[in-house]
Amino acid sequence: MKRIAIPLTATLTVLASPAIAQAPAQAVAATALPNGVEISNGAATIRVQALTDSIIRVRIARGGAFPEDASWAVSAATRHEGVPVQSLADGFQTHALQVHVSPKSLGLTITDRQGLVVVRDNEARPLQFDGNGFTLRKSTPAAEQFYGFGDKTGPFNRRGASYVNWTTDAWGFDRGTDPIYKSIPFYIATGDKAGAYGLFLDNTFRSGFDFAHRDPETVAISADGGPIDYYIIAGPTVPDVVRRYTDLTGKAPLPPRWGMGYQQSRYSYMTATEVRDIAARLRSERIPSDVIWLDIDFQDRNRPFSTNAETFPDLKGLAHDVGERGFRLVAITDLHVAAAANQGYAPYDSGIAGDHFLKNADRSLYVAPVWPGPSVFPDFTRKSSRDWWGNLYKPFVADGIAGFWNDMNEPAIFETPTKTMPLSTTHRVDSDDFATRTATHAELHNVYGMENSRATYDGLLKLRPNVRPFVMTRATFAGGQKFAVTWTGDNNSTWDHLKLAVQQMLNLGLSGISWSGADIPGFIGGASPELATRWYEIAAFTPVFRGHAANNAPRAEPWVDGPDHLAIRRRFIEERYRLLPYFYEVAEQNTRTGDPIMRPTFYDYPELAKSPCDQAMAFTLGRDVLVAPSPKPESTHPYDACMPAPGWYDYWSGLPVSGERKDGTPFEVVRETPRLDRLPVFVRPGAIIAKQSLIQSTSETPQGPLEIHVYPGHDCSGKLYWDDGVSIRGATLRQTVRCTLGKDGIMLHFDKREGGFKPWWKQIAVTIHGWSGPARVRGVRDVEADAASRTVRFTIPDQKAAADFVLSRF
Ligand code: NBV
Repeated sequence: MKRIAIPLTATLTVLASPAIAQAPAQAVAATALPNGVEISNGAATIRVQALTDSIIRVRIARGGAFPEDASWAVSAATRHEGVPVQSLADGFQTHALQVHVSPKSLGLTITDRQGLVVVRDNEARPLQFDGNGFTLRKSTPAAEQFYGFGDKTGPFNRRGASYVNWTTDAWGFDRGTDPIYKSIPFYIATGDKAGAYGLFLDNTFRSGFDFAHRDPETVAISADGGPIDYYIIAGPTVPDVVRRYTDLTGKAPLPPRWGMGYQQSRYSYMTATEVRDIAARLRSERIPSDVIWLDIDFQDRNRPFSTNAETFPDLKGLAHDVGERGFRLVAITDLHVAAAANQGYAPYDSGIAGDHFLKNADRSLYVAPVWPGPSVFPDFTRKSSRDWWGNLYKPFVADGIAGFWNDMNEPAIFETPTKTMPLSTTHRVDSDDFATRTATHAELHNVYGMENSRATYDGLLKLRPNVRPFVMTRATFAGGQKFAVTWTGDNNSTWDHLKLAVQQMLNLGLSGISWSGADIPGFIGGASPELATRWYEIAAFTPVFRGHAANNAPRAEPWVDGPDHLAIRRRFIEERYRLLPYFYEVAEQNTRTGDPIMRPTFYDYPELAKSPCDQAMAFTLGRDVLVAPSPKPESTHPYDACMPAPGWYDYWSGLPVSGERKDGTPFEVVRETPRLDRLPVFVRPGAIIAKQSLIQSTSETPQGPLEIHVYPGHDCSGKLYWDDGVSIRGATLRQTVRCTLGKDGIMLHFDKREGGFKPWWKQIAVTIHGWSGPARVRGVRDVEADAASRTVRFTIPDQKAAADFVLSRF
């Protein structure tokens, strides 16, 4: 390969042969930048910059003029970060990576410092311009697998498939449907020697990604227009990539704790009386629950920000009454404002007065049919319009509505084959560091839903500055995790959809969207009792835990299939509430690290990818709890569940798992025969898991002590995080608990507690699992050893200071 020397500051021109980027190039000009390099081959210019040692931003301009440097996904401050780099003959190096650019083709090769290829452009055709669009090509070794990419359907590993990013209302979608609701142009490639890398294309136009589909050796990335602006995020591990991707696009804030409870919805609960009845039934059936949702029928003629005065005569009274029973209300507020002039409909009147709606190409008002009939559409790409939208929530917040739901924001439009607005619909961008300009919907379609949820989130924050907003959105873009939780849209009540839902949530988590759920037990069609029960069991371990079903689907509340099914479903919902202290800590960790709440097993245990078990449905909640449903959830045939190493515990019994080890492999394999009332769940040896006594709603204070379950093993530790559950700025509590295994026993160590939050517990009930024989604990009088459950239990006062408890054999 011909190399050019790049002095740190100089610009130099050397001869090169014609470049492949369409216009023939005559010359190469290379400029070393303090954090990268810029090279032009005449036809195009590539600017490669190191934001950090492991995050490389790549921008390519046609000719020499770069388009505006602005982004809906990555803040200006983050985009402009940089680390000093060392020049190489054909590029530069950081502490972690080497970047090589071919001066002829502008093809890029990134290696680690040992020279192992992280990602390499397709050498023959790295870059191609087509009209306003472009295609980039990366090579992919056969072992590479692809994950992330949001809620896309298809196989869990996306290799061999191609996708389009174009947010779409995908009612009744199936495994083959693409595109669907979200557009997250970010993937993670893993499985090759140099480890994982991520690629985020920061381009909002319709884009297409082909993961070794047409050509088994190539990933082809194209877009209809917009900038070539992408980030290579090096690992080497998948967690490294996810953490760095969320450094770029933002971490999800902590939702209110009530949003982590069980939520009951239906399209729609038709009257306030029905909502009260549902609340009463949930309580009388002793189904722990926190939220009831109001879908579009609570409104007057489907008009957002209105209430049907006959069926919901007193929203405030309703919110108050169900609030007394420990429920919050979440209300839908779709973005399509009814085009109802001169009718005293404030969202329309104030929106027109403030000029907040999208326009046709000829500057007339864009009007199109959705639920309310003819509707107009806020221009969420203007900050002033977002502010206006955010303030529409004021009366609902005053009435005590706790959270809000932004549906239909792909945006969905009726009576058109495209299901959305014309590409020529005009936005007037005025936001962030974008130039104030008009732009077409072709550019802004994919971010419209995210900016809708941003307007809602910011509005709620302004109305209640110290209360965590709870917003759920259907459409979103990269970075949408900062504003809202999401769900997988209008799924079907089928076994394959249960499997698909798990895979969608896992891939969403890898794409930064850590808070997702899927309608239990599927929105469309009605589930068999068995499917619904299994769905509840699995969903109890997923981030957003919400029952919801279509208006023409059979009733789907947990009790509808009779007492036997209800008993199982209740048990799993109860377990969700018992596990809340652990869940809450995992959620808080997510706000700082970006580590998903629900993770594919290869996230923390990459070795499981080589296990003899099908991992298509397995996942972990945090690092320590492994949920292992059958990979064929409809099947009653036995299947193998794998743990990465021996010594894991059964979550339900607390007993060490006695599986099988296949010769020479580290895996513990358990043969499971599916039973409807059991979901195999395992705990990592070395986990310390906090639990609480059963409550019926997060607004109830648990009785008795905080429970700490110790599962002895290596790397033995667990964390506590607690606060008041709603405030953004308030006192917190953090504490690490560790255990050390000695010859004769175990030492349990509490680190000094940080933060001044005063928790509800006065005592801590410790259970040590996997113990045999009698035991004593220095300084503790009542120590109970139980041979059958192989536990030792003792209760101690709450521990704020550093303290040790030594457990030894009698
Ligand atoms: O608002 C009604 C529904 C809602 O229940 C569902 O969850 C959304 O995905 N909404 C779609 C509009 C109509 C669906 C047929």
